Amino acid sequence: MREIIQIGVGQCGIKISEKYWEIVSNEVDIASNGTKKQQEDEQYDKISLDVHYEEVKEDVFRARACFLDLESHVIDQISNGAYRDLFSDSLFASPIQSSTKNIYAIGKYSLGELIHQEVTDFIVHQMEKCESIDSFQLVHSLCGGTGSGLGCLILDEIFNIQNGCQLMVSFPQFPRQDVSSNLLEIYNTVLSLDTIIEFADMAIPFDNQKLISVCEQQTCYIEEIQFSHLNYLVAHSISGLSAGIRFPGQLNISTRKLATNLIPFRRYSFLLNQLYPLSGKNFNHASSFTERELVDCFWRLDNTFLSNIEEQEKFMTLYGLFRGRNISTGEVEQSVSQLLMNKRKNKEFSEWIESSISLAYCNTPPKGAINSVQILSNYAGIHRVFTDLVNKFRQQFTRKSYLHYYLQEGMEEFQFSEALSNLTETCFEYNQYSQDVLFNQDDSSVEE
Ligand SMILES: Nc1nc2c(ncn2[C@@H]2O[C@H](COP(=O)(O)OP(=O)(O)OP(=O)(O)O)[C@@H](O)[C@H]2O)c(=O)[nH]1
Ligand SMILES: [Mg+2]
Repeated sequence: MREIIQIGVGQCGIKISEKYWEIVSNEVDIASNGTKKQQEDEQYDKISLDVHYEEVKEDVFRARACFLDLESHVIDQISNGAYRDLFSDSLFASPIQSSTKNIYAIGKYSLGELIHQEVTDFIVHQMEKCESIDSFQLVHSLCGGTGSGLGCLILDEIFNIQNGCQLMVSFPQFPRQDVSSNLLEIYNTVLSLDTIIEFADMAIPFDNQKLISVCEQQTCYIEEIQFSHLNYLVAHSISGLSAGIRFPGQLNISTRKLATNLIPFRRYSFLLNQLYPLSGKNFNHASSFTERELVDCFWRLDNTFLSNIEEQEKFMTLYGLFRGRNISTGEVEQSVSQLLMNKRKNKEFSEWIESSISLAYCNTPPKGAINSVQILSNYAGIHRVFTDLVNKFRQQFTRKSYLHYYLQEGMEEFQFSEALSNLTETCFEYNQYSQDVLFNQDDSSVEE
């Protein structure tokens, strides 16, 4: 058994997580009240339901989920919603109903302190009911005060209770490039990234601006794009990550193996996610792709969920999960090695990793698709996103604007300097490795 425990923090985190449970429950035919639907298909018996659910009595399941917020209205919506039985006991709202006023420090320290013990106890209890945990997933926005501050407090706690032995995957929402939702979002994001770099083994960021643009290009019949459409995209991708351990396939891969293959250096833990074709109610791509067409998607960056990612930078590592009943692994592997050869010639791939692409196959396609490929890549071009955050943070921090909101909650100025230097170091490393500087230096020292 390999279990995943998912934690949604703050409004954005909770809403995406809720959508996630709707998608995975639909995929494995668990009804909204947690009961198993009658299944004739013998393939169904091969699905590992325990990845996401605990069987509380015969054919009745509870999600391995946790939702927490400092305000109760989003939690109340879930506890009154269709999936309330699936999530019973997993909902936490602060005993004091107060806003974080978008301030990370309130989520992490003042108000977060009031709720974190209860949540930690719940998570420890969840862990005790698991046989062999695959990973923890944390879904949270870094822009407001709760997803960032409380999200990082929980990340820190989970790391400490299991001494960093379990895999922690963060799905953080980054600020938009075009408009700000609040003026503190850059501080909140950089302070959160300090914890994510330290304690998360893998992070797959997204931002609303890019999600909207993907929706505009890929959806049909949507009059007005809403959060629910964006949440579907993120939740759909998160669900793909666990397809390899939920459904039968020729080559299944755990999240731990995936992280080991994709992350060559500690700080290189930020991955881009792409999914082709996008399928589901609003996405009009139910046609089948050939193996070659699926492999060609490896180098497209149009469906990534993060803005400010430009082409022409180096790929470090890639992972492709192919989903569908009749995918020929031979054809996929031939196309991949051909393309890899060409890319190496053009120096679009890092030269110092010999075998930089890992592949996995799952027989069950996402609902509404005939086949699909989900790609995770460690792409050097992500340094632009971090450089932009560092520059914006510096502009505010040198003038010390808005700092008093954080200091009056007990934070100290050195925490800001440390967070800044941690992110600057990450930018530096991404730049350094992507240009193969280290490789060349080592090379020359050998020659000497
Ligand atoms: N994609 C998506 N973004 C959302 C959703 N709800 C809010 N956001 C965005 O997420 C960012 C942070 O907002 P919230 O999630 O409400 O913040 P929070 O984590 O609850 O923190 P507070 O400031 O304490 O409310 C803002 O930029 C919102 O625009 C959602 O359902 N989906
Ligand atoms: Mg909120």
